[in-house]
Parts: sequence; C-alpha cells; structure tokens
Amino acid sequence: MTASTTSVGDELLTAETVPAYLSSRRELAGVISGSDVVSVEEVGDGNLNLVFIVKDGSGRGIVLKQSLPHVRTDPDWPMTRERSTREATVLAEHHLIDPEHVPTLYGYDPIGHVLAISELSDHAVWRRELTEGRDHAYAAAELGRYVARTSFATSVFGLGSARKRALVATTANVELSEITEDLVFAEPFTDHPHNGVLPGNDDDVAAMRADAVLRREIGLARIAFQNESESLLHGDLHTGSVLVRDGGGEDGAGDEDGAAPSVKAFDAEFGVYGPTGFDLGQLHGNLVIAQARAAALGDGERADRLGALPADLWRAFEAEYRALWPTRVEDRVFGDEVLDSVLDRIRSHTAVFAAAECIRRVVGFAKATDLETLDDEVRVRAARAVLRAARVLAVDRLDDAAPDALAPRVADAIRSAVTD
Ligand code: SR1
Ligand code: MG
Repeated sequence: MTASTTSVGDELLTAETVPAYLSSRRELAGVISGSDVVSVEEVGDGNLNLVFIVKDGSGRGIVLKQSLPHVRTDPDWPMTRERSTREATVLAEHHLIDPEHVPTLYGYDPIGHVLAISELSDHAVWRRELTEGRDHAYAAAELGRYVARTSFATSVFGLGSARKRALVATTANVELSEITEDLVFAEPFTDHPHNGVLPGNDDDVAAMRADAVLRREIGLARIAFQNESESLLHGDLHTGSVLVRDGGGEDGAGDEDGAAPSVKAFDAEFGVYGPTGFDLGQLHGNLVIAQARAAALGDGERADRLGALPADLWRAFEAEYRALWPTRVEDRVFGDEVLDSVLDRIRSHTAVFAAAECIRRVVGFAKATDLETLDDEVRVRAARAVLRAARVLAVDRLDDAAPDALAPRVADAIRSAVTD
C-alpha cells in the first residue's frame, strides 16, 4: 500500500474535483490519467461513503472511495473518518492473502480519507442481483474459500502468536465495532429509534424479544464478537458487500470456453479481529433473507435453490481450511485432532451470527433491500419468515449446527411463515 504525498485536504470530493484530485495523486498515474478523465459517476449507495467510478480516454478505470464524516442518511450521526485507514489495512492484508477475491488497493490518501481501488463495473452487487432474480450460486463457494484463506492466514495458525498479536493491536476498529455491537447484537432486542417494522410484524418482534433462549444465544454471540480475536474479519460481509460477475453458461459458473466467474468482497471498513464465524454468518443470514423473499413471492423452487447456498458456503470454507491446515506455523499441540473442534466451533458461531444478522436486517437500522422492496403484504410474510428462520439458526444449532442439518429446518420455518 502506498500513501500519497499530496491530497486536496480532507474536503469531500465531487464529480467536478475528481480529475484534479487524481492528477495530484502521482502514485496513480500508471493506473489512470487525471488529465484525460472522460467520465466520473458517483455511485455510493451504502450508508457511509462517497464512491466514484472514474474512466479515462484510454478506457482505463479506477474507483475512489471517500468516507463521509457522518451516516449518509443522518448528518447528526457522526462517523470517524479514520475508518478509511482501517479499511485500507484490511483490504491490503486480505488482498495479499487472496487476490482472487479482493479488489486491488492502488493507493490510500490518509488526509482526504480516499481509497483508490480497482474498477469493477463489469461486476454487479450480489444483493441487487439476488433481488432481481439472478442467483449467482457459484458465489457462495467462492466466498467460502475467501473466508477460509483470509481467516486461516490471519489466525494463530497462519501467523503464529507474536505476529498475530501484533496485527490484532494494529487493526483495532473501536468505533465501528461498537456500531456492530449496537446494531446487530443489542438495538433490535430493545425499543430503539433505529428500529421499525410494518405493523403486521409487531407481534413477531414481540415474540422474538420475549424468547429467553434466543436472547441468551444472541447475548453469548455478542460476547464472542467482543472477546474473540480468532482472525482478521471483513466485518460486514453481507450480500451488499460482494461483487459478482458470472462466467457464462446456464448457471453462470463458466462455460465450455473456460470463462471463469469472478467474486470480490469489498467494503471492509468494519474489518477487525473477531470470531471467524461472524463473516460466514453474515453471508449465511443474508442468503436466508434472499430465500425468504423468494418464498414470500411464491417461488418455492427458487427458495429451495437459495436455501442450499449456505451449505455450499460452508463446504467450500471447510474444504479450503482443511487444505490449509498442514501449512500451520506450529503443531506442538495443534495436532490434527484439534482441527475438528476448531471447525465445530466456527460452524456453531456461523449459525448464531446468521441469526443475529437476520434479525437486525428485519428489525433494526440498515434493513435488507431484498425485503424493503416488497409490497407491504408480502414483506410482512417475508419478515416473519426471516425472524422464524433466525430462531432455528440460533437455537436448533445447539442440536446440530451443520448447515445441511439446519437447511431443511430453516426451509420449513420459512414455508410455514409465508403460508400462515
Ligand atoms: C451506521 S452503519 C449501518 C450499517 O451499514 C454497514 O454496511 C453495516 O452493516 C452497518 O451495520
Ligand atoms: Mg458497507
């Protein structure tokens, strides 16, 4: 990662100022020509950042991502801009480990809080694709491999104790981790101005909050998120943080010409050390949300197909993690018999973090557009389905946390909720 020596201070960029800004970033000259910019488009649709796609006359492109000093929809909710520095660190670490699944960071301007990242406009945001009926099923396994590679390499197995402790110390992400603790693990379970559901879901939320076993499991999950430093997480790995480009062929997984699909995890500003199952669980939870949307819309076959993806995610994760295990930096007490227990724990965490993610995207701040774009009557049934699926994930996992075992129970909960 290279820090620039010039910037435009900490002012917010506009489409008009981007070309001059790029010219001032001399380390980007080999990537894009600031004096030959032909288009600048602001495409940021998340909660926290400006995102510009920039193209020059030779057809080269770059993405500039600049942090806003507040939540996009709420200027009274301030946000530390230092989060960009943390995102740059996680992006650089993860790209070194798994360039196949992580965009390139061309440079970082710590004064303007601007990351310069590879331009991927031939990709689409997975959540949008799912909402429009395109599954990109291959993405689940690709992301399983991404989480396996990045979590193994940044764990004590990949780094050893001293290097891992040093990286834990330099990747603290205090403010954004606290946001996750509040938004994912606390606010949805209390009365809070950030919350809101349609009146038809009031009883569902009341039942969820009155469920002592569920609350216990979420409380324990919160403790795990706060206390554990297992691996350097992406930290916000929902389907809106994933870019997909299919490889052609019927299922998008590539055709006989050998075109490969591409999957990239972006937007790692919430990156921090935490339990590995958190990244997997966020993906799992959002796949359940996509499944519930399809079921509520009456497309049971598609719901079943989507319901199979969390197991694809897990299988690819486990296979890659097992393949990496022989490369662990020490094995004095980390014999093969330890691996199964390590994976069991990650599997159980994954299910409960998926449950927490399901609940927060229905009840709390930053809801899932998969559900928000539905007509009210359908949305009520889909939201109810997600809340019931969340209970299965958090509680039934205590019997058997294997995604293959949970999937039929989740599917039953969703089916019965949408036909109630
Ligand atoms: C105030 S930030 C709200 C949410 O947006 C991000 O994408 C994270 O999911 C965060 O919880
Ligand atoms: Mg985000």
